[in-house]
Amino acid sequence: MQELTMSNGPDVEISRFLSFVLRHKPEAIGLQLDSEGWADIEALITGAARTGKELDERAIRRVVANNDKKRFAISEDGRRIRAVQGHSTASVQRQYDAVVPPQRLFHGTASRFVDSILQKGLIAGSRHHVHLSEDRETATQVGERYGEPVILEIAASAMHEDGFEFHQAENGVWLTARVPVDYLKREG
Ligand code: HQG
Repeated sequence: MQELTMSNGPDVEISRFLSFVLRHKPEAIGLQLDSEGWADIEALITGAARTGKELDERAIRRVVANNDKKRFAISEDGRRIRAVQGHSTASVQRQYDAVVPPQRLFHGTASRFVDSILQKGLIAGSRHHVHLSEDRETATQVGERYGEPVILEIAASAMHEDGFEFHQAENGVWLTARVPVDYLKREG
């Protein structure tokens, strides 16, 4: 029997399911997100049940509260839920405030993407933003998801001075539309 760990427990499965429907494919369970990403919790539970996924409000609240990356938030009135970043669905267009970034930010990627990135810059791909972190550790973990990790350093202050906008999601993830090659440096 497989050992139950932090990375395969039932709450991780719920977190993955929430990421899937709240970031990428709400239509898979007939769920509507507003442009800020909010979904009605009741509708989420009903939609999930329709596709055979049992979810209840307690489990949802537990996952939101304990989530390792604080990926989700519940509205002040307690009735809605959203993913705070990472969206690819066209139904969401979150209006994040523009904020001044720290001097340097980091992006973790896999070694096989580096040549392309150093030619084209960092592009958002299917998501709405390029995702950046303040620390190398997070960047390494992000890069490891796709292969041998490589850390890229982004001259965020210089980008900001040149007119590029930065945003920070509620869970600390930094977001920007793209990073041109001139502001990128491979570490190591
Ligand atoms: C790469 C996770 C070739 C980019 C993480 C990345 C993050 C290029 C991949 C969040 C490229 C996109 C996002 C170019 C970028 N040529 N490859 N020009 N520009 N790429 O998953 O940043 O756990 O959409 O380096 O922690 O890896 O889901 O983005 O490897 O915060 O909450 O294209 O997802 O958070 O992959 O990850 P992704 P990401 P969660």
